[in-house]
Amino acid sequence: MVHPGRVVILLLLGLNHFVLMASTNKKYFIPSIRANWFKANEFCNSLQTRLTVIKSKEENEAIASYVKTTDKYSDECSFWIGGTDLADEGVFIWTATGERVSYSNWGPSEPNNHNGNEHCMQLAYIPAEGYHWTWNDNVCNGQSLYFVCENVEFNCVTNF
Ligand SMILES: [Ca+2]
Ligand SMILES: [Ca+2]
Repeated sequence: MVHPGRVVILLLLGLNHFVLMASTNKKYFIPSIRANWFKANEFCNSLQTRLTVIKSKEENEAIASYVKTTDKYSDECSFWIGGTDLADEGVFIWTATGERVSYSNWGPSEPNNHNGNEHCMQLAYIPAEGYHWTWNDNVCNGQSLYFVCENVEFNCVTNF
């Protein structure tokens, strides 16, 4: 059994691993665990952060740049991010904010809701299949993937 105090220490260590990307002023972290999309979302929340929201090409590129600095990067890698159409098929929203996805970067023929069962968004770098840091809808609880958490600085003036 893990002592509760140890959990806190591990979480603090986790927060220290967040990397600030100057281009977007967001801090990103990919924990060293794989999970389904729901658990990924919960894990980010447990760190007082969120499964990443991507609202611009710059943010998409910032995450790609960040991934390349980590040991999760390979020539075939993919990560859960915070978009879903679970509530309303075909209408993707960012689960952390409820905002509808405006900027999008879907891969070829995506989102395809394959077998009527793909509702959670992943960011994929799988060149052999045509994914170059592009998005795919996938089965939310079908795969254990690494995932990208982001830490946004909140203040009274700037909306997230
Ligand atoms: Ca869907
Ligand atoms: Ca798909």
